[in-house]
Amino acid sequence: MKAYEVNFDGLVGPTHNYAGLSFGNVASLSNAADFSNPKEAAKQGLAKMKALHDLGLKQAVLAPQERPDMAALRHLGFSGSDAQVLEKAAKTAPHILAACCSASSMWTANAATVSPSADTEDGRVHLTPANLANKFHRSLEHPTTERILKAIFRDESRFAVHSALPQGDHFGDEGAANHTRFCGDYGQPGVEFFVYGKQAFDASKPAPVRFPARQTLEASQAVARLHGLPESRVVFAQQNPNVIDQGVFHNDVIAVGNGNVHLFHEVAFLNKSEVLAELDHKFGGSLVNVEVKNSEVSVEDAVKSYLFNSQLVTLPSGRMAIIAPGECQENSRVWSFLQDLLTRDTPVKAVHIQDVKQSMRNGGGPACLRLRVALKEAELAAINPAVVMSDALFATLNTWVDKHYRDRLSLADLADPALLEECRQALDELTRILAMSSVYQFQR
Ligand code: SUG
Repeated sequence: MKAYEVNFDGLVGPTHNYAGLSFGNVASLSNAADFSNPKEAAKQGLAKMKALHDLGLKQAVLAPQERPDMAALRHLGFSGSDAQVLEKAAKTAPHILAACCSASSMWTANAATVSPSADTEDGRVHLTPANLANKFHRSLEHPTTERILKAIFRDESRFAVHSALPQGDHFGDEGAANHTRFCGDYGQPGVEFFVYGKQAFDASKPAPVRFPARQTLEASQAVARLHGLPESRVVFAQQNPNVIDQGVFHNDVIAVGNGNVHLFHEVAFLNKSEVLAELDHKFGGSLVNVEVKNSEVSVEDAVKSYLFNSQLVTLPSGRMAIIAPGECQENSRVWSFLQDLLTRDTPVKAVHIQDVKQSMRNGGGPACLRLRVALKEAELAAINPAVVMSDALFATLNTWVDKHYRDRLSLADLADPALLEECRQALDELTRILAMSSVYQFQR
């Protein structure tokens, strides 16, 4: 049976802003408090989805979350009418208000970890929402993520949507940003590669010292257990703690894989040769490794340009293309690396540039904005069809963005009760467009 990789991109929410919430993420900190443009951000995201759809790939959309998160603000003791809650939070704890307004669910590479049915014991597609425990603003996402995934992957005989792992540092889980699947055809069993930042239960093991390790080995192991993955097709590897300390807060900022191709920086992993040998052995010896040397692209250039946060996709022709952010073209070393890569003997034969600057300024490139779900034809037919990208849905969502989104937002605007109302109206209409009922608190 035919199988596809479906990219589920996060639709950027109407509160997209720059609040400097992610310690360890260089772009988030350096653009803190700048004005954002939610309308442009959402349109850049939609344009990327449309570009992939036009390349003949399967593309779908994940709804944004409800922000401001009024339930979280109330849980933290802000009381009164909605307007009073916003006003009190803005006055006494603006950083908490900003966290409760983040549109961070757009980075759906962090929404969940996904194991296709060919890999799992029970033959179902397994999805575990990430608890995103390391960052308060992101830890708010998983309950709604679970509801949104359940509104799409409804058929329990084909799909298992788990709850997120327990909160807390020990099981910090950042989802697919630290998970790569290598395979032949998407419907064939693959090798699942989990990359973690530290071992939580053993403090004597190597760990970063400057910035946090957001993913633990224990979390990755728990996800592999939940999904019923056989040991013979799973590899756990530790990210090099030094690169985390240089701003590589997820593995997808320093490595990307698709099919039989693994593109990674030479200093991405601790114990590199063992990791590569295990991957190659479990994959059956035919992995195409493209190891990028520091002399070609430094870690600093990788973090600035987000070269590795490109999407590596298989086109209908069977060749692969890299969907890179505009910043890669602006960096001469990265651009010459990409040009050179196209001449090498690998399946990668094209580079497409996609402008996602609004997201990039918060540390989210093309790959952060998508969750990959490999689906067999019958599984694809079983998902909620209203979320699958088409020319018509693209037009509808652009009109929806034009109608509801602002083109300029400051941190001060987050306390505006009119913004809350605009967001609720927008999301209420979106649930009808995407045929999802009552996934948001305000609809319950
Ligand atoms: O979790 N930035 C996100 C970026 C996530 C990128 N995802 C992947 N690499 N897969 C994060 O750090 C910044 C929000 C702010 O500062 O306003 C933020 O959450």
